[in-house]
Amino acid sequence: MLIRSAGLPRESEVTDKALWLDRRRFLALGAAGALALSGAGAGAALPAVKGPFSTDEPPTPRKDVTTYNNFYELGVDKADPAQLAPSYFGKPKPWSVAIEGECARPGTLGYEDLINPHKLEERIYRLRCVEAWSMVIPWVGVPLAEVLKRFEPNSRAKYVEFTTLHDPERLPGQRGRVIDWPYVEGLRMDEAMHPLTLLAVGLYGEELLPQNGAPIRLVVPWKYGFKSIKSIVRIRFSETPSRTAWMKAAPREYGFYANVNPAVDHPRWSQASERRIGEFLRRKTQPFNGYAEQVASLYAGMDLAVNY
Ligand SMILES: Nc1nc2c(c(=O)[nH]1)N[C@H]1C(S)=C(S)[C@@H](COP(=O)(O)O)O[C@H]1N2
Ligand SMILES: [Mo]
Repeated sequence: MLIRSAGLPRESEVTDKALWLDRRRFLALGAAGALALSGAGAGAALPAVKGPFSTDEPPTPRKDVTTYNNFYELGVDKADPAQLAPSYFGKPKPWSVAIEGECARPGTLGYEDLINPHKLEERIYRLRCVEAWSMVIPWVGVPLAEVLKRFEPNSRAKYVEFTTLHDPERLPGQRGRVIDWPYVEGLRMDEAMHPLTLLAVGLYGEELLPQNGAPIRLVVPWKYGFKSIKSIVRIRFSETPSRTAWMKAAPREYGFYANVNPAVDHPRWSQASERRIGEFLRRKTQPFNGYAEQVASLYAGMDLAVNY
């Protein structure tokens, strides 16, 4: 209603991107504008400042980002998560994340703690799935490093493990056994602390929808999409790397690092190119998904064909 009276076209009359640009303009007007627009999409608006490292490639339409998903807890087809989420996942909040393991101040990270003292940033990152499709997504989040530092990881904290909610009532895919639930992912400490690594709470200026990993998910843009674990309930500092969900499911196909690497094929298909969702021609996949300048030094001296 407010959108119409404000003289903006209805959502159905414009492309997602145009509407999003209007939203951004309105967000710039401050809280009142943000409030007026919160009814326009599915989630509440999240005002964010522009963060570093954004690509200037055009974002994938919001419709694709929110309806073409991998979230096996909500089905294995790309359309399943958006379709099943409303009847199963329920309200993403309240939500909290347990922070455990090798740190001086283990504790709880509430959703509100996460967005409160921090300025939320918008970062437009490429996401590249191991299945050789890709998207460009305007995330809203906070650098993971800023969050982790609050819990004071100690000198034994060499790795960080992340775990998704385990609740077969809300995540009916967990009644099946495609994966040894709950979904677990891991990063080396320097990867977790890297300024590109984002703890995301929103996209396209709004709170995350369940299909995208509401209310808190990881975004590691130089790695294959499966490292960007959704709906996180636990973060644990550890001395050793975790066996991740995909390493357990298919050890020959998925390793711990999973850096985007056009030179190392998946055993069953090439990783040399990718299909950007919404585009017709394939494009060449870039080393580290185009973030080599920022992250290649983390792997100096490592053979990435062995450490895939
Ligand atoms: N818990 C959980 N996290 C997950 C997945 C999943 O099945 N379960 N799929 C991963 C894969 S394979 C990809 S490509 C990305 C997709 O994120 P998107 O649907 O928000 O684009 O989420 C990742 N995070
Ligand atoms: Mo993926």
